[in-house]
Amino acid sequence: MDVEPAAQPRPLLLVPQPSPRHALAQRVKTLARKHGLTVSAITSAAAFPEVLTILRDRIAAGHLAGMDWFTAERAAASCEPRTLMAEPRAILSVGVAYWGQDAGKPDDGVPRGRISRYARGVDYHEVLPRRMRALHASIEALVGHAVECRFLTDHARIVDRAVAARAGLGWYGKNACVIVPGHGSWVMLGEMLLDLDLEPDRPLDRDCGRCAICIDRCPTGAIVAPYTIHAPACISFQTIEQRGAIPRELRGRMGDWVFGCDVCQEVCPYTGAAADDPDPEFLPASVEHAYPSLPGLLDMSTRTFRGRYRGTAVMRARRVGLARNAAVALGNIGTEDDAPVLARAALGHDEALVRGHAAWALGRIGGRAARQALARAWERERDVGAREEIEWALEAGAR
Ligand code: B12
Ligand code: SF4
Ligand code: SF4
Repeated sequence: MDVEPAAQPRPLLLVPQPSPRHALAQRVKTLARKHGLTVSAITSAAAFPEVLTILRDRIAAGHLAGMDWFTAERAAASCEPRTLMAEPRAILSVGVAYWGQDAGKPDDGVPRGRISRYARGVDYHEVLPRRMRALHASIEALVGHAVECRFLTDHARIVDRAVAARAGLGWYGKNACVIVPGHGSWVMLGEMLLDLDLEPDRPLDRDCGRCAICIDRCPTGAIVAPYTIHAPACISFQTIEQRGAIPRELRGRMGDWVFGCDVCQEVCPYTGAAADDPDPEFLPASVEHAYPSLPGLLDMSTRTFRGRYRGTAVMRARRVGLARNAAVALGNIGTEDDAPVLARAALGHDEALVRGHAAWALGRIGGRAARQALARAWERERDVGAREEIEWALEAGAR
């Protein structure tokens, strides 16, 4: 008689169950995507002592000169999340991606400048907080109770890139930008400090390897060492934050940038792998929001400036800053044909800062019309700074 073999006991398989804080973290990140936050990752609310050391060194070395708000005290506060909320339990680092192919400058015969991509559409200071607030409401609905939260983006009280790097949202490139897998560095960052127990993500174990393209290609040499930007030499600083004259030795290297600069990101190999899927709110409403006419910027009234750029980050440069930048850009890419526009600005702009930079541009372009305009401006100008620019242009420039 055959005897059935006894059934073997089945091995007990232990499938790890996600902890409640892990499961909640996943659901929060899924909700973030639904609210238009392309990427998100979580880190603890612990302090950032190693970042504080970096910030102090950079301030001491003068790399942040010109941004008077960037004091050692502010730096210390920005590395301690507990100065923002009594008991934060997690930080949700969020980002909106904005890379996309564009048609480039139109071939319409108009000399045009260039606005950096992040500033072409709706101001990210408006977009990110709006989406974070909506996400916060959804999180409260999910957990069924109120959750204390603090929203931040581009705020002097936290270092956005440091949070993103520690959360593993991305990793630091040598251009100091946080590179996000699948999106390159084309991601604007924000944070939500939350009184909610969420499992932190891990930092990414990535770096640039031997690449140094951004360092070599920065037009002004502002990336003075890997991960180190000398802000006073950065075109982004000069076109956005600088309120006075742009140092003459930099002007000729600024190309056609009139607001910000994207060079160290455009040349990065990770840009080639970035998703061509810009957030619709970051797209320009018109060509003037991406490649503005330089004569147009030089002649622009306050009313036109506000009407066109209200609600975009470009407002930060103010009308006078944008006109000054346009003069420099026209000096770089213009020809003798542009002398009449520059002459009008050098002789008649209501801001001496713009008259002076237009004189510089005339000096750079050279030619008979430029020299005549400079001579007339010299007779008429009373502002000391603008006169000094005319003098330089007559001597060193338009010969
Ligand atoms: C001040 C400021 C500027 C200044 C100074 C730039 C700078 N690099 O500091 C100026 C006006 C020049 C500027 C320009 C730009 N900015 Co800006 N800026 C800021 C701001 C307000 C503070 C940055 C800061 O703390 N700087 C202090 C210095 C020391 O930090 P850092 O240069 O970033 O250096 C970090 C790394 O290099 C790293 N690090 C240092 N040493 C080492 C060593 C190793 C081995 C490693 C791995 C890392 C590492 O640690 C540092 C601290 O995080 C932040 C918003 C915020 N509140 O955080 C936005 C911010 C950094 N800017 C941003 C952007 C988009 C720009 C521009 C691209 C805009 C443009 N198109 O013109 C350029 C890029 C210039 C550049 N290559 O950095 C984004 C960056 C997004 C991203 N994915 O990285 C931010 C985060 C704004 C935002 N909320 O999205 N900016
Ligand atoms: S933003 Fe432009 S000027 Fe500034 S570091 Fe990058 S490439 Fe250089
Ligand atoms: S260009 Fe090269 S060195 Fe610079 S951030 Fe990109 S990968 Fe890093």
